[in-house]
Amino acid sequence: MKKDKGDRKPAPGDATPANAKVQQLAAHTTDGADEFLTTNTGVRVNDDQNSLKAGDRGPTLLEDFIFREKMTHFDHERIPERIVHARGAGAHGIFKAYPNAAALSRAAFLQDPSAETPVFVRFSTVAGSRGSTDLPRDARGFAVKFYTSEGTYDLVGNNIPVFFIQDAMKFPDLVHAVKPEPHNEIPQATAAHDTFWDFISVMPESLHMIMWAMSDRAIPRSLRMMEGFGVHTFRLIDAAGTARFVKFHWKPLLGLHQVVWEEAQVISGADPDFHRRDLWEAIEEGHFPEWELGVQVVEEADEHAFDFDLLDPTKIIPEELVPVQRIGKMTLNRNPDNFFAETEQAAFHPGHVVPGIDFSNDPLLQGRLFSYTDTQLLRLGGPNFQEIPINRPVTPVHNNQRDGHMRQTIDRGRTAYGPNTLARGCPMQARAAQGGFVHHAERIDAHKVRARSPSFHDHYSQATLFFNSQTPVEQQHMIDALKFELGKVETIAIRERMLVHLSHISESLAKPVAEGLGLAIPAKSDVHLNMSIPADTDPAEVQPRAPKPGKRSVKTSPALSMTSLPGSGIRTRRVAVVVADGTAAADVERIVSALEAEGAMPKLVAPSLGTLKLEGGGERPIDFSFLTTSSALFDAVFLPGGKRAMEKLVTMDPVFEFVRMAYRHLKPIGASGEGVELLSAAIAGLRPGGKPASTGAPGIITAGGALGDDDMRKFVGAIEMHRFWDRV
Ligand code: HDE
Repeated sequence: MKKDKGDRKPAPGDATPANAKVQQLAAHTTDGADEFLTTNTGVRVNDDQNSLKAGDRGPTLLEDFIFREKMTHFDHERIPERIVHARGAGAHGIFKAYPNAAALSRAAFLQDPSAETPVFVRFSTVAGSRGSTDLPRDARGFAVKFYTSEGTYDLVGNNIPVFFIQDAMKFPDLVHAVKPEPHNEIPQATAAHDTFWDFISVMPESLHMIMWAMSDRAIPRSLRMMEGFGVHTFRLIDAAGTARFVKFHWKPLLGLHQVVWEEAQVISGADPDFHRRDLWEAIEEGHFPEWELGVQVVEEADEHAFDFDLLDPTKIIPEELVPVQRIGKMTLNRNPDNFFAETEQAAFHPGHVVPGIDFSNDPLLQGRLFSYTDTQLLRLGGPNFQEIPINRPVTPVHNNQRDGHMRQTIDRGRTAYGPNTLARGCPMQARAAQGGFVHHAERIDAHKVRARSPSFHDHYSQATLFFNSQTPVEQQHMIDALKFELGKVETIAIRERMLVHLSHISESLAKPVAEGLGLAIPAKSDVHLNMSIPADTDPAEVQPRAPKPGKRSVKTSPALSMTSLPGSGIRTRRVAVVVADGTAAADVERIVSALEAEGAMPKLVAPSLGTLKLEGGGERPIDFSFLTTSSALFDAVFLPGGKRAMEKLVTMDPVFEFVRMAYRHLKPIGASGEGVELLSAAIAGLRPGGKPASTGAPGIITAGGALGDDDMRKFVGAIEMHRFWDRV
């Protein structure tokens, strides 16, 4: 009889041939420590490849506690994804205050400019599921957890400074409208469908945010190249106890950059992890992204000085009225070790504040203060989610809360109540002077009502302000975005209602969108425009009001254009160098070394992977083939010289498409020697925006012969410009 395999196993953890081989391979591919595999009870596992069977062809035995433990854990590996902001990417870093911060708030982490406060940041899209693409048209979450010496402070913001709704009561409706439609779970990660625009078309308070969402802010080039905003008005409390209203901003030091819409769509196929990968790679390569924390400060006495209500989250304070003071800098310098343990389990909450930071009565913020704990109870499985390492404060935690699912802390002693004498009164309340949190003592004298302040009724002025403050190119992108989004809406009445709203914002916005939709703009009176009113309210009472005279306002705000924050230099920009065997060694050396010296990331793209043999000697590893990448994944393209290479590349369709796409996406393109011929051949016949393509177009840098220093400087300058909007 054949001997049962169970009888012939080596001793647990022995340096068996199988173990030795795996360790040898792993040495090249992982950084796993040399540790034995164990069960969760710490028992070393001898065979992780086979379940326990009655004979090697027999049934599996229930006795196999190793298999059962492994499979049970696996079966429970998924937790509910976030209802919104499900797709995210995180990073660790530090925050350092500037000297001017201390005067504004007594928060400990804002006092000492030499102190480093650890932070964890999670960026996210809003509507899509966890596995959706990084580049839908959407707002981006920008949530920062500061692990301060006085407890955890979370600034849970977005990359858009206003929100769709004014009252938290409407949030479930908004989210139900934007998420995939419930009968068929279509479409994923996009607002371009009937239920979303149906809701928006009768909720004019959303229109200002719609303007931002239709702008290029909603298709960022990188998470590292977008602004962040706290959205609501908060309060800062200084050492003397004086409260001031404040709006928070994050200003990216790499500048503000976007992709173009076609590119966003290509990227979603070519690399749906584009933003996540970009953040990860930048940090791995030591290009640490940085943002300055900015604040707009308004004295309480000026609460009513503006032509909008500071408590209305659908309004910005134009930077021209209240400049942004920069009070600190955040640097993201470490990738998470484990996505699930850190990024997925991170639990942010706008109610996590520390002494020196307080709330305003913004009704959206007030509602958020309830929702975020509630959501973690379900998502993270119970009330002890603050004990998960990523959520744990760096300060000690002492209180009388006990037990619950997954309790980690082993509380000692008899007392779990206060006041007590048996534990000498511990844990004790802290006086304000000892760091105890004291709420800002705002005077409230009011009727208990379900109502919205009339000061929240103007839904159009700031939508108009936003549109009017964009450059013509940015306005055109908004028009195109609306044509696309509303073009996906099937119900004509919804499109028509939106056209009426757009005509309230600006005729120069509404007209081209109407043309694109093949519709006339209906007469304003024909359309029911605002259904977001209580049952007993007369619609006349909630008509948009004209801004009040004598209040502070602006007609345009240049700070709203993305061009207001270009950043400088070309650090971390990805440049595709198109090569084949026979590409000129001198050109490649020059382009790669010049770009690397500027902190950019040149990558060689060739017909196939492997090693590139250069004309003039030398070899280089190839980074991508035309099959494994796309020019949509790069910021610029360079075509070096080399006769033999050109003869091959000029016969290849994927090469042409690579170059043509970069041209259409208005990217800098450089070419030298025979590369110029390849460029001419590739772009021949293109007419983006009706203009025939040419090697003399803006952002195209060519050098007839070998590449000189001057050519390189021009190419670097072009990459710094990022896009050449005047090419079309
Ligand atoms: Fe959120 N939001 N939100 N939100 N939000 C969540 O909390 C909610 C709002 C924002 O990376 C949820 O842990 C309500 C504004 C970010 O983990 C949930 C309202 C802003 C993130 C929730 C708002 C945000 C969330 C889902 C209206 C910008 C991701 C999972 C009253 C200032 C944080 C979770 C992360 C996540 C509720 C409106 C930003 C359900 C009820 C306005 C960046 O609790």
